Amino acid sequence: MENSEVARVFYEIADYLELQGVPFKPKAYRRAAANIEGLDGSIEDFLKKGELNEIPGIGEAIAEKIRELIETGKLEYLDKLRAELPKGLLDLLEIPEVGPKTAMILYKELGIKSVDDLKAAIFDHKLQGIKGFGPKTEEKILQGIRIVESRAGRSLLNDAYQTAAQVLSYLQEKHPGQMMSIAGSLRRMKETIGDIDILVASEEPGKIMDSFVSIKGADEIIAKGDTKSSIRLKNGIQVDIRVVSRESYGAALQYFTGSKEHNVELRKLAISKGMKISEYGLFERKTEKKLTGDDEKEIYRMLDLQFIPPELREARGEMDAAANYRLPELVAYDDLKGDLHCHSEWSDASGTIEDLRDKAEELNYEYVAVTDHSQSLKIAAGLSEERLADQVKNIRTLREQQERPWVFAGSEVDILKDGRLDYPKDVLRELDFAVISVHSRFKMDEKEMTKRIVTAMSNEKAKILAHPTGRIIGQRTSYEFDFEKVAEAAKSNGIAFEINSFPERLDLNDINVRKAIDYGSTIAINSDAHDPSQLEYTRFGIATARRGWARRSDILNALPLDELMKRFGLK
Ligand code: DGT
Ligand code: CA
Ligand code: CA
Ligand code: ZN
Repeated sequence: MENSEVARVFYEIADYLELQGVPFKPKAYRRAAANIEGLDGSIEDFLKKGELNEIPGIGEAIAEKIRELIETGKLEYLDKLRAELPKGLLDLLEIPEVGPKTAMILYKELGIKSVDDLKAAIFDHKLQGIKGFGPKTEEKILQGIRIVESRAGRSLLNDAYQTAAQVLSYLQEKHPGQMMSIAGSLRRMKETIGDIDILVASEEPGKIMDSFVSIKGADEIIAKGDTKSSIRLKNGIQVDIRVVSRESYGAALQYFTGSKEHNVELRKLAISKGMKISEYGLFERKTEKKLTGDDEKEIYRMLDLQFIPPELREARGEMDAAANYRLPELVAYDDLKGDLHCHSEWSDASGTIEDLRDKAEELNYEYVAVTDHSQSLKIAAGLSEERLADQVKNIRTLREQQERPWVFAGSEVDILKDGRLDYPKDVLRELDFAVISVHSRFKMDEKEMTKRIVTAMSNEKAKILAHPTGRIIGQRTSYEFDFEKVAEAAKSNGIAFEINSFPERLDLNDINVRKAIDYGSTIAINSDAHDPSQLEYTRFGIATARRGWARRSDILNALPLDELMKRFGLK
């Protein structure tokens, strides 16, 4: 048995003992484990020679366990500990902000047995029900989970985007005037990002590399080369950088933006035209003459293609469309005229209605809708009928003081299990419109769920179906329903499908957006902000719309205010 295997067993014992609140012992086991790891020579030899007790930190009891482990391949003591507590609890200890005490509270109070359980509980705000836990605790733990996940796998688009923006601005400040860009899946705005790719054009790559690896927030230098380096940041996200010459910057940007599948198709097309493409440029095959390389747009042009925006480069038919000059003119990042799903401190969010309006003004919006939660969503402080009436009155007064941005008095109304809405008709009538959503009983069968949603859509105040599939990235898959039937009902009732821009939702996703548009549906791109600053999340919703081939005319809230009013029957 390897030293490291033996050490791992003692680390595990230490974790379990810590969970159980046993004092001192965990520290002793960890010290023993560390000394075994650092041992000069094999632990088995020490055992054979009877020299275990010469290893610092190893007394009679631990020596006996080492013997049992090496001789039998297992340890009864550990098996016993494992039987007492779920193994997933140990994973919780990996999360910064979660110590053994917190882990045990989560386990005892909410039955949380794994990181996935914990994420689900945070998402449903269940931690706030525990004494001494508040919204801040939830936020902190969630951030900790993100770090662990980024280290192990993929990050949410939003996190990668913010991180990349910081890295880029650092590099731009250090090397002003150099061309640089995000490439890879982040430039394509995919919903999750494996690593961030950055491309720089420079004749002095060494200097760029030196700056790059010494960025504040670097945790680990994975590789440092002449033109290529990789680091891992403290937030767990990996960043790759490549430096190329100015003449091949366009070709490199094209190549490293991907996707791999898109590049395969592009390479085939180049070959069929007697050309050859690489990260260095586009070449004539026979003569090896370089046709272009410095400008990405030129590459597409010389292949007789319409320019393909990065968001479409997924080998989903974009090559054919571009060859026929039939790519849709995608909705642009500044096309939104307002936001139709936002929360305020009246329910579970921070910020007043005025704060929302001010933020909307800052974004040059013509309108913003306040859509707090409805009464049965107790966990999110849903508004009682009286409070809702009060809120509506408040909004009307506000509009008298300041007309623009226009504040819609809306509500995010729960779709109850039988398809009824969570407020009676006479209450709904007072609203400008309702966003309707499923927040409970996700496990219904497809037929029942379809009926539930379709029934809810027949309400005349319902204008938007929020986060239509209910999926949470990396946590919860979509509930089951018949997309076609719901799309039909949406169309006939004049209801838009939402792209909920919240980082872990992005629901509808790109594929479903495209499907919805093919059915002739309208799309609303909303932030679902729970803080005024989060109105900016719509950037990721717009990205998702673009990845779903949406045009401006497909987007409900790209309409100016007076047209939207007419659409809502308010004018
Ligand atoms: P990610 O990081 O998993 O979210 O996805 P990407 O697309 O950013 O993939 P990454 O970081 O491995 O590589 C960045 C781009 O470089 C990728 O989109 C296309 C290009 N690339 C990398 N390896 C290959 C390859 O073997 N063949 C081709 N054609 N392109 C590649
Ligand atoms: Ca990448
Ligand atoms: Ca990469
Ligand atoms: Zn909401």
